[in-house]
Amino acid sequence: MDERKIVFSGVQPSGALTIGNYIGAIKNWIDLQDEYNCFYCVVDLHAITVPQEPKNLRKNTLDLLALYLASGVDPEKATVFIQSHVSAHTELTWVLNTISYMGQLNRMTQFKEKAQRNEANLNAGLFTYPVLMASDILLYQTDLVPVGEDQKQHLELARDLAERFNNKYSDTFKVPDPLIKTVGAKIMSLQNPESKMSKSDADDNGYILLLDKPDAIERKIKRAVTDSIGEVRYRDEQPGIKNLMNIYSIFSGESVEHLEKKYEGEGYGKFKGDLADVVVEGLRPLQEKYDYYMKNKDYLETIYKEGAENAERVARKTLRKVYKKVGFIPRG
Ligand code: ATP
Ligand code: LTN
Repeated sequence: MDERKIVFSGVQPSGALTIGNYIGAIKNWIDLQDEYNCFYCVVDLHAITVPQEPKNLRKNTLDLLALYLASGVDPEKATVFIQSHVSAHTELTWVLNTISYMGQLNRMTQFKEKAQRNEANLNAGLFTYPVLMASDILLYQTDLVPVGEDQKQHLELARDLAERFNNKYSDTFKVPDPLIKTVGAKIMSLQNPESKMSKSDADDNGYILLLDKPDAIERKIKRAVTDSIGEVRYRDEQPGIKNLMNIYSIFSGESVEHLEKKYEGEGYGKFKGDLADVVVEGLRPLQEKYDYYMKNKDYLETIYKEGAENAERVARKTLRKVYKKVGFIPRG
């Protein structure tokens, strides 16, 4: 019997990943693999809640899988799989939909934001998106969910649904806890440090992609919005510099206090130049590994097949319990 606690997380294959996705989510997954039983999923069902070109979705899905591995997710230790390969996710979503309150779903910040951006295509999937996410998590009897700050509200909903179901029927789901790092939980846009760095930002100077070339990284960091104070200090009055210091600290392992000392009396030019080097060097091994995996598609296929088999076994067990409790007759 595997006694380890369970971790579940996922990212949508909805486009190239930013360093925000990496720092806020994937990077934290790596440390958990040794101690926990981890499930890392490419959530393609979530991605179609906004329009996707089928060709791109296929490419982005494999890309993301390769990026998981390139970031250090180890398929020997963690279960890596594609959400649509395990049909229990959609099946549980249906059941949980029937105990989800419209009012609560209507209050989800991500829904409100995305509804505004996709007014012409306001589909029901966007509305029940968090219920699918709850199903992802609850199917695996998850203890911990490592995500960025923006997912906290969705996690709250997953907890509510687990408790509601458990109270209505009987104890069935583990109630999961979010795992949100204090530093780097929210990397901000380089062009607007008041808003989250997002891969769907119309201005590509706002984000750094994991696969950006060194010259693009240098250019984007040089253009990053700062302030007229001219001191490298970690404080709220300097949101641009604070964000850059967070990025620097995470990639270099140096504390922000140390960075303040290191750049005392220096202008932003030197700081930004060094930061660009740190990010370029930090991403280099990841980019090399990514190239390697993309040249070995057969290997990727083996990984996601084995992953789905393992995930399916665990997920089915929970779904069987749920179906029984709600009163569905087992097929036998
Ligand atoms: P979009 O910007 O297109 O809405 P996204 O960049 O938020 O999407 P997701 O796939 O929704 O990407 O998020 C994947 C993971 O990355 C989540 O755990 C999320 O919390 C985290 N994340 C996304 N952006 C950031 C950020 N700027 N800082 C820290 N974590 C982030
Ligand atoms: N909604 C999440 C992605 C996601 C997820 C999950 C994260 C889907 N299912 C389960 C953790 C656990 C997002 O990051 N936008």
